[in-house]
Amino acid sequence: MFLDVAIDAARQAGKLLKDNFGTELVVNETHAHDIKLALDVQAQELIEGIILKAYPDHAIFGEEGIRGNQESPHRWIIDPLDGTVNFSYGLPHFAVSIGMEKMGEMVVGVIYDPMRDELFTAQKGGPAQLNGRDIRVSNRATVGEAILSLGMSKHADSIEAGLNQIRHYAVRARKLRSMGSAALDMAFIACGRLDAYMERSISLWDIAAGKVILECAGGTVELSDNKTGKNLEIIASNGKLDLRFME
Ligand code: LIP
Repeated sequence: MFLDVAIDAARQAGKLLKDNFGTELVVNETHAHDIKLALDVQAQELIEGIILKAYPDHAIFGEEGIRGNQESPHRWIIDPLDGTVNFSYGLPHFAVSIGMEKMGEMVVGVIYDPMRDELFTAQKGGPAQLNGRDIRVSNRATVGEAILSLGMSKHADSIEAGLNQIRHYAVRARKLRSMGSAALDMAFIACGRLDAYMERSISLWDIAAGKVILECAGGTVELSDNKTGKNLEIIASNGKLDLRFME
């Protein structure tokens, strides 16, 4: 089953990340607002190996590159390490994110946080689960009682645009957070720990698995679509809040 393969891959990659957490890391690239580790690539290769062994004719679209048959109706969308900057600074808040799309529709999602050993899973039409137990979004229906996570993108112009959200919602929401892993933001909304997440300029691999998990938990995801899977705008929430981007 697709979900079982995704879980196996997420757990194995999660173990690799946890085993390397706090050790000397090989940095492949650094940018003003981003870091790329050799471990990102190693974790994606591990995941690709597991998926392509089970489904050799499927496509892979990952943060660390594309593989497989790109004509396939089945596409696996992978972030082997969502929260790379957290990971490399020793902040134990990051996750493996694996989604699967069938004929353009996201149908399977797995997010694994190896530090807390929390596995979030969903398959379209079924319940969202955390470690095998059903989860639901919160019931908070006003911004005034909500915790909103605002993602800080990687590019100066989208960070600048994001400041408008901070200015607007900081005085309206109960609290703002910016925790550095879009995948865990989505998973945390799905289980009611957070109420919403917004970001300008996010990549599909950061939020693909989270979309399925959150929708199966009763939440909603508004996602722009530019066909490239990059520089997307997202508003993800428990489905009960009136949220928008401020210009
Ligand atoms: C990062 C995130 C973070 C978001 C950044 C970035 P990476 O992913 O998940 O929350 O704000 O835009 O995409 O690069 O660590 O996988």
